[in-house]
Amino acid sequence: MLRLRCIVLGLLVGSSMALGGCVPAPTPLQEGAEVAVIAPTAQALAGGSAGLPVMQVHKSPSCGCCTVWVEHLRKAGFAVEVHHADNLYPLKERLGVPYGKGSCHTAVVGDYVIEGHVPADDIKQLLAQAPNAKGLALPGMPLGSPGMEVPDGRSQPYIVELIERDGSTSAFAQH
Ligand SMILES: [Cu+2]
Repeated sequence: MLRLRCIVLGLLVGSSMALGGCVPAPTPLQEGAEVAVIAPTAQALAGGSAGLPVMQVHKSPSCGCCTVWVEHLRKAGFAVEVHHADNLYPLKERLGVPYGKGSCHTAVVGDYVIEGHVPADDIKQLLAQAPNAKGLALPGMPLGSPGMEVPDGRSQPYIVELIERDGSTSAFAQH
């Protein structure tokens, strides 16, 4: 049900500037109100991904596609802490997510912000390269990106963007 709602919203917003995400809500930020620590799977650890910094994921409690993205991170070996808040706008602003580059969830890993359904491999590449930048953003919710898969396998091409220190963006990875 929630997942379907996310998919429908994803279709509506496409790759445009959807800051609202799955379930936009106007209530104030309650950062860390609910925290669930999810350890990486044993299989992922065996795969050699141990030692990655913990991901702090901020999402609304009802966002289903965000939860699927968290599962994608876990499978890739990340330990994930989930923080629930209904309004992520203040957080996005504080972390420097540029206007028009928003999505349904916002994560922090190391010194970087990760906005939206960014593939785990891109995050690992960012951490390995350690550029002097704010982080990565995948605006909107492109179909077929991690957490936005649909049963018939449809996908749309998308570009993960590097957020520079000055707030400008450039292409980081093409999918
Ligand atoms: Cu989403």
